[in-house]
Amino acid sequence: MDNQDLQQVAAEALAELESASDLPALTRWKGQWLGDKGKVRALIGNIRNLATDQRSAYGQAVNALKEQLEAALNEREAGLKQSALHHALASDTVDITLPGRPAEMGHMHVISRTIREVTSAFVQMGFQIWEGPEVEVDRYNFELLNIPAEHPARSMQDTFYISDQDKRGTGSLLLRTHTSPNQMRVMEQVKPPIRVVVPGRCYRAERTDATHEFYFYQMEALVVAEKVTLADLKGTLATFARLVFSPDAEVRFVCGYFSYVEPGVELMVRYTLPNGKRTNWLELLGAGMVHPNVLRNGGIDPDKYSGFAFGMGLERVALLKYGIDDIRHFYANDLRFLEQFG
Ligand code: FA5
Repeated sequence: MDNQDLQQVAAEALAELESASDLPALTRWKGQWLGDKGKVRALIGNIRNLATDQRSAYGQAVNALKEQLEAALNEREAGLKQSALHHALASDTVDITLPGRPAEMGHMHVISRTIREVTSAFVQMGFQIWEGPEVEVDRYNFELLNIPAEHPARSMQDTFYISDQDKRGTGSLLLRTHTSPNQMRVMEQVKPPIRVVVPGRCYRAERTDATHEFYFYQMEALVVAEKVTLADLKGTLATFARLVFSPDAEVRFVCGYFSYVEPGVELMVRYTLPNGKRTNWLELLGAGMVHPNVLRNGGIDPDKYSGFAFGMGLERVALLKYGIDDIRHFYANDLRFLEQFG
């Protein structure tokens, strides 16, 4: 094999190297040409078959070939690595000018919002906010409010009972059917003048419809002082309607029966929605002048003090305020509904 043959071998090897298009192909090429059992090694082995005087020149030529191929391999390898890097960089590019994906923001539930609006209207009128337990004893929910056992007024509120007796033997435990037990809880703790509102959840074992849920929020109000009259009750509620609905809100009182007030009334409200539509009259609350027996049960002298109380349905406020047609939307957890009140 002479120099010309070696040049041909080099040309063949370089052509194959050129067509190796990735790093695994280069590794294969290296094994084939420069490996222990590769073609260059075989050429070196040929020295043994040559005449002594030819060996040196041949050896140098094969060595030169080997070095040429090694250099070509290194160059090709560097080139392939570089282009692999370029490719990776190009495909991983982040376009920092693209707008980001906004994180979903939650917001307050429409009823929580309504509770805040209503209570803050009463805070503006000088009321304090109180809280009371959702699990009540019969005594507070009914008896002290002039509703003894077997009284027909009990059937006005279907009750979820929890047990026949609480641990202290003070009667059955139940889920409060209204916020009115707080009238007694407040009177037991503070003396007149009293001006409080108590928002909270109530429960009734009743069939649901467009204006009734089996759990709902009420807000109780209790005002006790000297010379409080029905006119104060009317004035307070008219102010509330103007603050929470609109200055053109109309209120109407109709007779109502609640054994813990005398006289008893119910408040109906209607007003014009922001879209110009006038709502229907909706019953919002029961109210009245606190019954002397109830004042007495709370340790207050009915000859000296008088008071009014009311229990307002807070889902009803939201129904009216936003012109919603069915109370059951509030707790159905349908985002299409809830997201309208962000
Ligand atoms: C009462 O619960 C009385 N405790 C209110 C009261 C308080 C009267 C103080 C006098 C003095 P009534 O059952 O009518 O009354 O409920 C009062 C308001 O709660 C209703 O006007 C209505 O707005 C709301 N409400 C009652 N039941 C439901 C219900 N199932 N779903 C939604 N709202 C209700």
